Amino acid sequence: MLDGKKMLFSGMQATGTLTLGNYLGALKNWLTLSDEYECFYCVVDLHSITVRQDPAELRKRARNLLTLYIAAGLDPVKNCIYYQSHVPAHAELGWILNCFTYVGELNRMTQFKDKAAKHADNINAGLYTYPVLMAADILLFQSDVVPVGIDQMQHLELTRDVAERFNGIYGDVFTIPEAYLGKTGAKIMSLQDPTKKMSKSDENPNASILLMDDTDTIIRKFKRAVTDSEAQILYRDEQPGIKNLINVYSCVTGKTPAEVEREFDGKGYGDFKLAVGESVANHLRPVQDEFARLSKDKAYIDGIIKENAEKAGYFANKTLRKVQKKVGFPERIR
Ligand code: ATP
Ligand code: LTN
Repeated sequence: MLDGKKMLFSGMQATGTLTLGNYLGALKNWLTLSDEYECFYCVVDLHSITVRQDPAELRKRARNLLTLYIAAGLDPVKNCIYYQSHVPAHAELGWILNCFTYVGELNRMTQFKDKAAKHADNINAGLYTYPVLMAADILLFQSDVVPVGIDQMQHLELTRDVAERFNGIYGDVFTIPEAYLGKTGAKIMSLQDPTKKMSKSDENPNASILLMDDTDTIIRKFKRAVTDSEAQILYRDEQPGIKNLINVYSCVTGKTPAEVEREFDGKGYGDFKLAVGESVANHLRPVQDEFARLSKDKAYIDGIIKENAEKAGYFANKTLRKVQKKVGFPERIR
């Protein structure tokens, strides 16, 4: 709690260009929470190097991601927006929590299995202990809620288990966090294979809408979206492609799936896909314009980076010191 507000933490990796899935599943939900909670939104660059990165590219992407948080509407005065690598407490608590996490637990993590299969030439220890660092991120801020997409639920369960284990040994040190899942955007599927999630690392460029795609590209990608031959716009599991498009349209227009079904009753897939494409493009345009404007204002963004790293460091260190004391590290001599 801070000033009577509950704590919220979330983060994204700067591993690629954000997709509509990241935006609707995560970023857009963050906006609605920022009044109610004391929010920490992190660019998790320590997590990013669990797969090999080009250093210049990583630096650029991390800055773009931080700028995009603000461009999407997160006020950097109300929300603490910062780089994970600027707050060493993340790595320090990560180490301690490694010693409270079982190998058997990490072996069950499906994201590790997926990523290990994708990067068979670089299955490093960081990739394996990635969820422990994520637990440290969350627990450092005594977070009450963590808004994420459904794919991160397993990591959040692990975080809760580790926190409960630690509290069981040392007393009430960590707040036990809850996941916050958005209603419709929790899982946006690939436009080329609606049984797979839309992912920034998908090799097929038509599978994902990128946040920086221009209107023509967005409309073209939606036109090519894989659907079915049922010729009816219904929100049901038997039509995963159409269901996904209805979800997307619901998220950007605020209409319920039932309202969308009614709006397109008797219309063809062509008309529907065009409407989805146009509404997504219109929705993203202000974010894109604001991103372009902010990107030119180096001094402003630098100021936010500096101030927020200090603020995040202050909170994180409070928890870290407490943990260090609990586990038995010697007191500092000042
Ligand atoms: P990668 O494809 O490289 O694994 P990613 O696209 O899954 O990356 P992350 O940085 O791992 O992106 O995720 C950032 C946030 O976006 C997380 O909260 C995640 O749950 C959410 N998210 C990612 N993809 C989707 C999706 N298709 N639908 C809804 N939410 C998503
Ligand atoms: N693992 C998450 C990114 C992430 C995160 C976090 C999300 C790292 N630390 C803490 C919420 C809270 C991902 O891959 N999307």
